[in-house]
Amino acid sequence: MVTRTVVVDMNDTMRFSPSTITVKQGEVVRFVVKNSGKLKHEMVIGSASELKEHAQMMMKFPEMEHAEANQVTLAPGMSGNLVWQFDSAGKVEFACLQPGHFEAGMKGIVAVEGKM
Ligand SMILES: [Cu+2]
Repeated sequence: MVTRTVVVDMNDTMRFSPSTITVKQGEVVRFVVKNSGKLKHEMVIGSASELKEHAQMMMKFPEMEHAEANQVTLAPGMSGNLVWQFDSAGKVEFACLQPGHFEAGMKGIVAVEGKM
């Protein structure tokens, strides 16, 4: 069950807006993601090391298509949804792994606040 909806915009300045999102531990978040740029962008959720590894793979295989639950890849002008449950407190990263975008700073953080 979705407990929070967060609208995220992606654009060709290689930034997510917002790039810092705060949620509470245990929440199921629906990210409503919009690509307002003229390039393909995506939002991939994962740990920093997973994202870095994936970004390097994308440099080698730029046309790699994704069909995994932790990401949404969007053509220019398109919108999509990504639903993710934040089970542990701490920081979860997200990034766009289109070739060069991560390196240009297209990334953000979800801060997951622990239960009191
Ligand atoms: Cu991008």
